[in-house]
Formats: sequence, structure tokens, C-alpha cells
Amino acid sequence: MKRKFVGQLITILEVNSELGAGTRGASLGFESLQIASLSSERSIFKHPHQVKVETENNLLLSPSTTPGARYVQGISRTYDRLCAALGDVMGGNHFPFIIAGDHSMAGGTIAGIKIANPDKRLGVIWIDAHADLHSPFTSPSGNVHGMPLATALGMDNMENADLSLTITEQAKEGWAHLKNIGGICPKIKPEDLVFIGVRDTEEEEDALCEKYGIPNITVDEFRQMGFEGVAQKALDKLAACDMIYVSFDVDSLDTSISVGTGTPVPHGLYVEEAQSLIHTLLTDPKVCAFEVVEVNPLLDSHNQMARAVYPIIEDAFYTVLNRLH
Ligand SMILES: [Mn+2]
Repeated sequence: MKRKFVGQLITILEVNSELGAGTRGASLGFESLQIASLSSERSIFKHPHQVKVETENNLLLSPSTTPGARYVQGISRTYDRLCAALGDVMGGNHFPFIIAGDHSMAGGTIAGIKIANPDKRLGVIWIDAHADLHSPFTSPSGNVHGMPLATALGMDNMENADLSLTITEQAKEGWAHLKNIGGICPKIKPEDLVFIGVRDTEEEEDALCEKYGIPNITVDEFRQMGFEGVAQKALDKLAACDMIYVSFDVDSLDTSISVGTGTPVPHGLYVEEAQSLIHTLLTDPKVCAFEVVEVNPLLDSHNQMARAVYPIIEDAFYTVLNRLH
């Protein structure tokens, strides 16, 4: 069934998160995309509806005191703010178009969408080199940008816990907050999740994918099926969902494009492939939010990553805007 959101508009959310990553610089992704947009006459950053969600990156001035889930208290408070902002944006019948730093924020995005739409079944399309399914009990690094989907699924994955890890009580409390925010846990079901381009996982994550049958459309399969086939397969898998959130980690792209992201992995998508896929997904009326993350100009030279990614983002933005009008 086609639904038309009469009068609905877009709000760009700026979330310069940095606390969830292991390398520094993802908080500069928004500005690097803004600079990359200057050569475009229709820069999305001219859009009148923009909201900035405050982060707690100043905590990085001191070492993390919560091994297991590094800087989780600052991340928790940022989740709260992001959820409140998403409540306002979606309550005003606007489409949230989120440009965030590290990928930990996607857990807050999913939480915010679910809290704003508690009776709706939410599906997630996760375009990424990584599965981001770790918990503090399995993560070798304790970096929360590897955990956002586990917060949304409410999964500790204790069956695969690494008992040698040090996890403080504060880390466990913070983790519980991330999972239970809004009093809804889980926010999504494992059968309502689709991966595209995932190619660098740990066995603890593989065990969850196998247990719950979470599909991953690999880069090779993408090239066999074409972007339309991939989009259709992902949307078909989520046919029972009322709303769909698309999360785009730029490390899904091939390392030939740029090194300007924290955890690059070879054999990824090319820009045209990602752009065509995202364009097709965002024409679907069920898609209710889009997020791009992990552009890191400090790891780059000449802002290559943002310059490569900005056209994808601009196309995505106007695809949604055209759909809504
Ligand atoms: Mn990611």
C-alpha cells in the first residue's frame, strides 16, 4: 500500500559523536561533508530545518573509566538527547535525515524512532562492512560503535561471552541504559534486520547471525543481483514491518575510494553502487529515517571520503524530498 505523507518535510540532524570510536576524528564528518558540498549549487546544508544534538566529546580529554563499554555514560546522555530530538522531529511529521559521527549513535536513532512510534514494527537495513552486533561481554575493544545493533536488539550474547574481559559495574549500568531507554526493550526483532556489504565480523557476531538467520547481501551477491535486486530483496525481507530505517556506514565502501574512515575493509561497494541502492531504498514510502556515519577527515587527505560520499548524501536527501512532495 502506498502512503503519502502530505506536508511532510525533512529535518537534518547533526550528531557529531566521537565517543564510540577507537580512532579520533569522526566528529568532524558533518563539517567535512558540508565543505564537500560547497561545489554543489543545491547543497543540502542550505536546508532550513536543521537540528544539532549536543555530544559529550569533551570526555575524551580524560581516559575512559568504563572498560567494556568505553565512555558509555557520555554515550547514554547523547542517546537521551538524540531520542528527544527524534521525538520532536517525527512528532512534527518530519523525516529525520541524520548525519552522525561514529556509528554508536545508530542505537540511539533506532531507540528514538521506536519511542516516537511505539506501536509500529520497525525494520532496519544496515549497509556496513561490520555487523556492529557486539556487546560489552563480547567486544575485544569495548568501543560502542561496534555495539549499536545489540542495543536495539537488547542482546548481551552471553552464550558467546569472553569471560576474560574486564567490564566494570558502571559499564554494565550504562549498557543497560542503552538497551532499555524509553522503557522498550528490544526495539527491533532479529528477523527485522538486513545487512548489506558486511564482510568483517567476529565469531561472536557470526553466532548471532546464524542463530537468528540474519541475512547479509555480500558485495559479490550485490554485483550479481544489481542494486534493484538488492533493494527489492531487502524490502521484501522487511515486508511485515511498518517502518524502515536505513543506516549507511561509509566503511561499506571500497578502500579504493578513500581511507577517510576509522575501520576500512577491502572489497566494498563502489560509490555508484551505494548511491543507486540508497536512492532505490529511499523511494520506498516505508523508509522513515536515514543516517550516514563514520566520515573521518583526520584519517584522510584532501577530504576525499567526504567528497566521494557527499553526492550519495545529496541524492538521498532529494530522493526523500521528492517523495514527500
Ligand atoms: Mn558500522
